Amino acid sequence: MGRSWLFQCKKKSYPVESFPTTSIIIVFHNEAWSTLLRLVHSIINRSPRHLLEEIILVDDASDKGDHLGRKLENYVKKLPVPIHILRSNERTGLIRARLKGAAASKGKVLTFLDAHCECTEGWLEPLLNEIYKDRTSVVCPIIDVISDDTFEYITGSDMTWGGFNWKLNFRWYPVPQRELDRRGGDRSLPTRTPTMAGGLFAIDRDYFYEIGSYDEGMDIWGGENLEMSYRVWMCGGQIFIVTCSRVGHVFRKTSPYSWPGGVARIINHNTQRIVEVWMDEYKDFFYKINPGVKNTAYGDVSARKNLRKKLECKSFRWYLENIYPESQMPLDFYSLGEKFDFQVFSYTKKKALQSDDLCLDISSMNGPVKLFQCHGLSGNQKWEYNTETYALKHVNTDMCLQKPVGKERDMPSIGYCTGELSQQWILGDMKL
Ligand code: LR7
Ligand code: MN
Repeated sequence: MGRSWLFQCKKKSYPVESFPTTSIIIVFHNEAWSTLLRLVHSIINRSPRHLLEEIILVDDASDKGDHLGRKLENYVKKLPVPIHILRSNERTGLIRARLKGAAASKGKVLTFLDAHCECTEGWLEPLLNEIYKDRTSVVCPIIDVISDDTFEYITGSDMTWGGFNWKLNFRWYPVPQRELDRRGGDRSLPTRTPTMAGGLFAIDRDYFYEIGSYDEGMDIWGGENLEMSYRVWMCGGQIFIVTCSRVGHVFRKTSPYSWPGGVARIINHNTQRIVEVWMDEYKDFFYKINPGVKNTAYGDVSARKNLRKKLECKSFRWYLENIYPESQMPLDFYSLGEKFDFQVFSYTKKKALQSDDLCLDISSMNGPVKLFQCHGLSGNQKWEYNTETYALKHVNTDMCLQKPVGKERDMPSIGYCTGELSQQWILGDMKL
């Protein structure tokens, strides 16, 4: 059962003669020779030649070693596909580097890949097929894992999709039953995904520009994938993980390059540009959870706000309700405020006590209170709040939540409901 969808995929045939050509855009800063060339060769060996317009390498001001200079230029000249090397004089970050590559491209479709990937046999056709059927589809392959210790290739899962947490970090989560049902149980059909990882995707070139390409104001790394995900869905497009297409990516434990001005400054800058433009009233929720983010300047976002208006995009709430109802962003919540274990919790409309993607969960009368992935099914995660006694009663066990007695970092516990002070929870008043 595990990988049976791959057999389904093998049986498919595509009208490749009619497909649009693609330019492959690879941006890099100080990439290793072996990983970059592993990618370039896998593209050449495993893509139908007539679909490959060109490969565009954008060197984002690499400054370590000299293999990415003349040596690379001489090497790629001998390869049987046109390969162009563009260089930025200054470090621009991956977002602007991709824009530079896109501006120089000639293909009908843009395919972006991180510089340390390996394309598998048959990776390209299923991606182009979706764009051929609908030019507003933005498509990602399944991202297989290449070990950064051994460079071993490990097949990824078709049962995860892209989401995000309260800090707006991209995260993988299980594909919910509702989406499996929509595909009639056929795992070889593309999965609609709320967000994409960002490094590996294809998009119609004209559509890329129509829908606002990228936010040029974003620096170095981070956030552009969520920005694009919200934008595409809210402004009329769609994002798929095409499960018949697989590309491996080297997942690195630490970032191999410098972060001018510091990681936090860059991430906070980019994140605020998303929050301010796309998240409507949810921006208050975000800043409440992540107050520190506000201390960074984020520049001018008026052009992006105008874009959103011009494209007549839907609201963030629409996105949460229709595209990502499984999201951890509470659609409606009564309150947010009690802090224990240094975490902020919200009491949601589903009567869960939730912090990010974790919920307070109890599986027996004797506790203990644990944090589990929220499942949205009530059960062990359902708490009834009494506005008169201020008690939070765990519905399945009839026990009440009590504040930690000892150290501040302790988790709360449960006990018989007594109404005493330790069981009184004054919830904050933030509502949406
Ligand atoms: O300043 C920079 N200039 C660059 O050209 C910084 C980076 N880069 C290049 C870099 O050399 C690489 O080729 O940009 C590419 C992506 O950078 P990575 O590999 O350091 O990023 P990542 O794989 O850690 O991060 C993921 O999130 C990023 C957020 O900005 C980008 O969207 C990456 O493309 C994205 N990678 C993937 O989606 C692969 C799957 C990982 C997951 C989950
Ligand atoms: Mn990467």
